[in-house]
Amino acid sequence: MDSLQLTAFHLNTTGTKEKNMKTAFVWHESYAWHNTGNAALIIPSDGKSIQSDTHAEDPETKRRFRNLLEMSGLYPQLTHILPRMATEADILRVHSIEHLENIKHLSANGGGETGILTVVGNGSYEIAMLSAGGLLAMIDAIMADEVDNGYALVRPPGHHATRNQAEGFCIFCNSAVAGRYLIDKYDLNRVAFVDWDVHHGNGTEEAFWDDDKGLTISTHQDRFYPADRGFVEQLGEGKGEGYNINIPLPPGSGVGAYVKAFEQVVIPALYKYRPEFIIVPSGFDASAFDPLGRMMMHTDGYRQITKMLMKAAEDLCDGRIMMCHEGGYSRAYTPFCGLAVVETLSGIRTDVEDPFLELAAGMGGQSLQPAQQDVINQAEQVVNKYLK
Ligand code: 9RB
Ligand code: ZN
Repeated sequence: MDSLQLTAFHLNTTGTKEKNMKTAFVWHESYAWHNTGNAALIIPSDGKSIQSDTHAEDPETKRRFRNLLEMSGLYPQLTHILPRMATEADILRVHSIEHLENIKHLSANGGGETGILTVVGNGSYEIAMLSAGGLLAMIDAIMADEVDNGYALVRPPGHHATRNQAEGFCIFCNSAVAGRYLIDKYDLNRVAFVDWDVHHGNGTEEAFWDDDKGLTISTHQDRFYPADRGFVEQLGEGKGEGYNINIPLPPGSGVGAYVKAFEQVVIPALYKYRPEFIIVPSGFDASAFDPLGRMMMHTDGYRQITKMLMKAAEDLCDGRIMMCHEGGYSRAYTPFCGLAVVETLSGIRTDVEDPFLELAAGMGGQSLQPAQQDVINQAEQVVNKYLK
């Protein structure tokens, strides 16, 4: 390849560096080998009633995200961290031994469906341990000040998995395992979770339900998945009362609603809580092009909310913020959302433009609507009442 072609493929770009951030990235090809089998989007194929296709939670969206980072020229400017497998003790801080043994057994014996709507393939136990462990490896690098922040592009996802079972494509709750690791290994007392996936982060919520050492915040599409969870009134209990903040936005919410929810609820909650570390379960299924979600986020929206979180992290915890990948099912768009977030984290703007941005930004309803403001106001009241 001559240099002309290299330039065409962005490989020579150093980008525009806005800040001198050292950003870590975790990815391993093993993550793509977790086999969710065939389905039609989310409907399992039975060979009779629906044509088989790839399962929505297949490797392609993630591989394409990684590939776009490479094509943009950003990839070599990140600090690549080799994931390690989480230990059983790491997983058992969040999950029951029965759940762990069940996954281990299924994975070693041909796999199958388990828990709620989750497929375990051959070897998925080890891959799920590497997924959770990817976050732990990144935490070690951030806590050792080797890097400032990072994005862990892990799979299988985690935020729906509960203590006793796999759920919603998630085997172990990666974010909660990471939070418990920070609390146990690094003696932290306040870890904040800001879950912007379009689905409710019920697994992370459950893991810190009665514990104020985790502030769990989730923005999600109202009554989507799980349909019976994620209400504003679900506050946590005991010591955890008021330390769970749900912002169930109406379907159709766009950048105006997300930015307002962050300005009015998420960011003030963080300043009150003063976390020592921020973990972001990051799905891009709230994007305008997602086949499952019915929200309208776009890359510029993700840049804005990432910047807001980074500023809070800067002010509150020495910039320590880590994203861990969850959902996002548009093969074409997920990579651009991911690139936008990693560019923002690193302060490097490559010359790749989001070819969908004009289309998404021009859709009706991107501005804040009254019904969205109502939900945001309700969530704000939780922050004002419980967080001092
Ligand atoms: C239900 C079904 C789903 C659908 C989507 C997800 C996405 C998870 C994600 C999980 C489960 C089927 C409710 C099939 O991206 N999380 O971040 N379940 N769908 N049948 N039924 C009754
Ligand atoms: Zn999701």
